Amino acid sequence: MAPIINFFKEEFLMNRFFKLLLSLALVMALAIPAAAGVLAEVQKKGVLTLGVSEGVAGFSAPDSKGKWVGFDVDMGHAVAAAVLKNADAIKYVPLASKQKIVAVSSGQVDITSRTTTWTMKRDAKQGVDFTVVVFYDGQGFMVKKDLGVKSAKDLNGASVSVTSGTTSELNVADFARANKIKLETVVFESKKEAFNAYLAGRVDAFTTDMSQLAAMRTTTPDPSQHIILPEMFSKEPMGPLVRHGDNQWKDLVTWVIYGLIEAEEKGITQANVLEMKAKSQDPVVKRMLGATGDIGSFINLDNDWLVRAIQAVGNYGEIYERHFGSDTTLNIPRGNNNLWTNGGLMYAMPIR
Ligand SMILES: N[C@@H](CCC(=O)N[C@@H](CS)C(=O)NCC(=O)O)C(=O)O
Repeated sequence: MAPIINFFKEEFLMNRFFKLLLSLALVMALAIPAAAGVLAEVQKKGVLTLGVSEGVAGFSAPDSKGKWVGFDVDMGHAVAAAVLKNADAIKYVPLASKQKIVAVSSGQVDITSRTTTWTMKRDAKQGVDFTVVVFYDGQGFMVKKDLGVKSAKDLNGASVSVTSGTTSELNVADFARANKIKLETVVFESKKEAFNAYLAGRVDAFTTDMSQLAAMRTTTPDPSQHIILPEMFSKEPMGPLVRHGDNQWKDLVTWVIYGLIEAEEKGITQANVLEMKAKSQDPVVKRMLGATGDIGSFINLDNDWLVRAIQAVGNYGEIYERHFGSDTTLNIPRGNNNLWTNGGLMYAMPIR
């Protein structure tokens, strides 16, 4: 019996040995793509591929010279400045609503920064990870002034246009059901078609995020003829998203944005960032700006990563003012997008 026992014992050990080898191979296979993740690709290409909208004023749209500008675009500049030392090293990929998730999950773009709401389904089921909420918004309705409607609850029996592939589609159905009103929702492939249908009077109302309603109203011949109804009926926390599973890249984008938010809280601006680095006695400021410590290495960058990002676009508040402030046609009050110290929701995690 002894040899048989030995045979089984040996086979048992061999099995374990092969299993161990197999697991090692698997771990290595998993480790290789992680090492050659998006950060390495971006550094190799020397350019950040940024998914933007097809044109939403204030967020991402080409200016009169064809240069992409906007709040969401500035998030890309900050990352490009931190990673590539060149805020303009960006290749823009305009994405329709339906493409904005799959473009990043498939690796077509390195980041989507385009009015995209963080939802459970997108996060858990669609191969993407959200980084930081950079704009808290909510959905609303726009109607023509001559419709004579003052509240969304008076829209019973109205027709509403909406863009396909957006959170707006489900929200508007939820709103009607919850308020026991009937809405005829007409879904269009693109925002342009949905909005044109409204402008042409084919539907009574148009629905999307409030900020976009404000932006789109400015593009009409006579904005005073359009009313944004007061009800905000959904939560739309929006922010840049990256591919699911590349934690190194997700961490980097996350902390660059937290850096911009913390910079506002600490009074670090585009104009004073170098002076703050040289003279500030605040230990948090010194650490953030690389005057002490080596936090840049935590995200695989040098210690001037945040100085470059702030030099490129300013702090969060400066970015907000540039694109939505009282000097802009959009003029969207900070509201929830204020710092937590001013009654808003902007709160950076500790940079240490
Ligand atoms: N926040 C919503 C919707 C935001 C959104 O992207 N809306 C569309 C329709 S208004 C849009 O802006 N499209 C711009 C475009 O087509 O370029 C979402 O994440 O689904």
